[in-house]
Amino acid sequence: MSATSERHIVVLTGAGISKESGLDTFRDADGIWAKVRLEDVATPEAFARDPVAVHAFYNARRSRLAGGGVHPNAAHEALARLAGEWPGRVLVVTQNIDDLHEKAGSRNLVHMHGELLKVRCAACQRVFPRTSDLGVGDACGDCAATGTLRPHVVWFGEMPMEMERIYDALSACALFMSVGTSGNVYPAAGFVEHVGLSGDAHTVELNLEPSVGASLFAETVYGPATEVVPAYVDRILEQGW
Ligand code: BV8
Repeated sequence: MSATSERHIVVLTGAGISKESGLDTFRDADGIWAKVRLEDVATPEAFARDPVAVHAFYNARRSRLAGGGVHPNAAHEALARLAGEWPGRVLVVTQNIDDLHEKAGSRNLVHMHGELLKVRCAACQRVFPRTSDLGVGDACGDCAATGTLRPHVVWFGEMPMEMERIYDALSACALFMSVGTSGNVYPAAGFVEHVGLSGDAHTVELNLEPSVGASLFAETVYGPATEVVPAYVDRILEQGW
């Protein structure tokens, strides 16, 4: 179908899009959950039980991301180019908490699972940028409470961010692209079915290998994100889908 200004695109991304930038995924053999249990570091209960361990887990990832050695790759850049050249709206909904989509130039972007380079005060809810380590004794820069600062990320059992905006975009899109996600985590893993309910949107999975929800997509393209995403963006800019 041709490119027209009222045909909008939603792109869901997961850890696989940042793998070739040097960041670990979660469920690959060498992934994060192979080294630490999510129940010990990525739930509110874990934080209440052992905040020192949870801070250490996020401090290590934050210092790696903020250290200057991690850069967006051709897949992040292709999605920014798509948004710049496509006549309709392009919304990137990322499950990732890194800042590589922003660094690649994406502006219409939702971090549904939060952002590693921000912290939030559980007392006053203020959100602050943060690149340095966070500790249990740190004081909130706004309300001065201590021990209330946490990573501004969505843990298991917590409501993802901007869900109404996401579902509105899914209902209105003509193309849904899923990039670099295993399809294990909800509600993100259910987005493809939500799109299917709204009529004739096209759905495509671009991943290294079939995800749990692969059969739910009208089209699938497998390979490294830095190869398959730029090629797919070129194709839809030239000839649509
Ligand atoms: C919620 C932030 C409700 C922190 C993360 C049904 C419905 C609703 C909820 C549930 C449900 N069933 C279960 C639940 C609960 C739970 C859930 O889904 N559990 C799973 C484990 C079964 N969901 C939740 O708790 C969510 N909250 O539902 O709230 C609610 C309602 C009312 C009121 C209150 C609450 C919250 C989930 C968010 C948790 N936070 N992260 C952090 O990052 O530390 S999740 C974590 O997993 C990351 O965000 C990650 O992005 C996400 C998904 O993982 P992927 O990105 O897919 O990564 P993965 O490693 O799995 O896969 C990588 C893929 O890339 C692979 O397929 C691989 O092949 C591919 N790949 C690798 N290399 C490349 C590549 N692809 C291309 N190129 C390459 N080079």
